[in-house]
Amino acid sequence: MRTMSQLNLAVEIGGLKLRNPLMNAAGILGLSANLLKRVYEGGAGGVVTKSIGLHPRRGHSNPTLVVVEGGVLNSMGLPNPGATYFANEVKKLKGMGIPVIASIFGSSREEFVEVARILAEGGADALELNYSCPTVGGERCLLDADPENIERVTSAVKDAVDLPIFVKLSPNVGDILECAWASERGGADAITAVNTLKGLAIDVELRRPILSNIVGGLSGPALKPVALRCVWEITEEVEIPVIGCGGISTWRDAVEFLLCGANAVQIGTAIMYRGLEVFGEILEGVKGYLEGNGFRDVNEIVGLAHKA
Ligand code: RRO
Repeated sequence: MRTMSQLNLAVEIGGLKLRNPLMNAAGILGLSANLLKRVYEGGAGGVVTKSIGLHPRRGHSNPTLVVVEGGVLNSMGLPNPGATYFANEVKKLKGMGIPVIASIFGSSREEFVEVARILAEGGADALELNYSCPTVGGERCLLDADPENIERVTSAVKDAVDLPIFVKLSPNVGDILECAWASERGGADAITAVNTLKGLAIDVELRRPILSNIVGGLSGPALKPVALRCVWEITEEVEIPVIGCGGISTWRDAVEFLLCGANAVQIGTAIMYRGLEVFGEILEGVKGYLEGNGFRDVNEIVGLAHKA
């Protein structure tokens, strides 16, 4: 009988080595080294920070979160302490030997590059470029869903820092493949698919939208089929690795994403419902699935659904 120790769970995503394919999704517990340390101790292979910009930003006023059927709508509005402050949090995590993926955003190509440089100097192991925040428009997140910008900025960041670059894409587009190809042309090392889906909730007593920002991003189980479809479309056509994200709360969900073509997965909203134990539970479940089906390596199941 095969023992656990013969099972390989380690993955390599665009040059970044992780002890297993689980990460937290950007924005969940990602604002302090101490919380991200707990994510790693909970069993994640690497940790992803909240999206960090050049300057500190308060985000939208409350309410910024509402539970809806099948998930959660958020309109946090990119709250973050700014790159210089956050570089210190990254340093702390590096001091603990934890692989850190810094999620970053910028209001221009130059700003993206500057934030990338600051967090690279702080010791980030990889950068995830957030072009896809659904809750802030215009000047702060100008690159939302525009393939030309995605290519231009990805290539500028890639030239500026010597780190694996992941591009996080939005499902709020007509053709996500155009954005995936643009990421690849820009030199991205991996794609994270997907960010949240634009949604809205109404308060019938107050007769107005619940979120102060009116529109929010939907995450949680309701997002999963959309995210799986995006991962499928991308992995049919694009060569670089894909990190699946959207509605993963059980080991079965994680395995679905791996079979669909994702090389790793990010877990977000499920942490809110199930706590940090969710990483250990999902990892045990994935191990059980691999062993029960005669696989020796988690990488063996990536994309199997395309070949069926
Ligand atoms: O901060 C947010 O409102 C936010 C971001 Br940056 C994002 O990428 N996705 C999201 O659902 N919310």
